Amino acid sequence: MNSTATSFVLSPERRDQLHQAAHQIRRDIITAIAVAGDGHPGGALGAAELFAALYFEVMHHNPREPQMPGRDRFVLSNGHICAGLYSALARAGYFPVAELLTHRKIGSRLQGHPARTHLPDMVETSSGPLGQGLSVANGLALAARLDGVQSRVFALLGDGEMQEGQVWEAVMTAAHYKLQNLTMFVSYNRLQIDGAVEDVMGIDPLAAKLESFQWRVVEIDGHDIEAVVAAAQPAPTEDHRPTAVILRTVMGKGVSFMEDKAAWHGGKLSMEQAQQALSGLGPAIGFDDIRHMDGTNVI
Ligand SMILES: Cc1ncc(C[n+]2csc(CCOP(=O)(O)OP(=O)(O)O)c2C)c(N)n1
Repeated sequence: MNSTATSFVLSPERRDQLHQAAHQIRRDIITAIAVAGDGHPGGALGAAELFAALYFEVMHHNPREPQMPGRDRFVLSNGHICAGLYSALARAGYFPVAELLTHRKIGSRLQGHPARTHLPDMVETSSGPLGQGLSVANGLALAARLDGVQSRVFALLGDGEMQEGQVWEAVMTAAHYKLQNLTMFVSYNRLQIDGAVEDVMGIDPLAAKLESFQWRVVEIDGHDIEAVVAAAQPAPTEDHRPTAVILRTVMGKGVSFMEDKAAWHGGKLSMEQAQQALSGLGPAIGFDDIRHMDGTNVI
């Protein structure tokens, strides 16, 4: 049976702010990919609530001191959805928002997959080849424990990515070393580049598999911001297992013509389509209140 998420309640005001943050991340994804001419909007739109929850509520980090000792770490293993990560980083204050418009351009720091060589202060590891991120996250989590640091480590994987053999080696490793400070999110949108995950190579029953590998497993609606924040809270101290959070997400969430369509895993987005998407998403918002809400993370 799945573990339940630690109970956690956001104030209505804060819930609304985080919703707004996810909304703006979606706008940024659309704009950056349209200007780039190509990219991976589908998975990125589906992970907007996670990016908002991690960078504006959950993670202990500081854009003014990116290498802050004891900071929490995030590994985007499904690196192709980096347009969402770049938006969260820019909106949190790591770099100017205008730089988002350089996404995928030659010479830009914001390549089509995150490169640590370009963004050493913001990206814990380069990613793009699927399947590797959890192994890196394991190393970060183990290193934190060996160093006696409280740091927590979060990784995001796609559900299609769960087909990679290395993921399951890493799943075993995390359980073996009882990496309680590690949380793996899986964006379970049931789609991947070639269609339905179930048709390409089924991964179900995912929760039961992870539990049998000795993980604590939580399954939630990945677009319920409060549930995402709750699921990202530390596990009970007496539970030494790593945590997997299965996020039930919708590819292309928030853009009517993209929702639940594998064709929007990746591809070109015309300016007309971008306009249609942006008008459906509604007006842009500012981040000053959102950023300053909780002095323990982003300042
Ligand atoms: C090792 C490796 N094999 C293949 C690819 C090509 N590839 C990029 S994304 C993708 C599908 C990933 O599916 P999923 O994780 O469900 O992501 P989503 O479609 O939801 O964004 C594939 C096969 C890759 N990047 N790395």
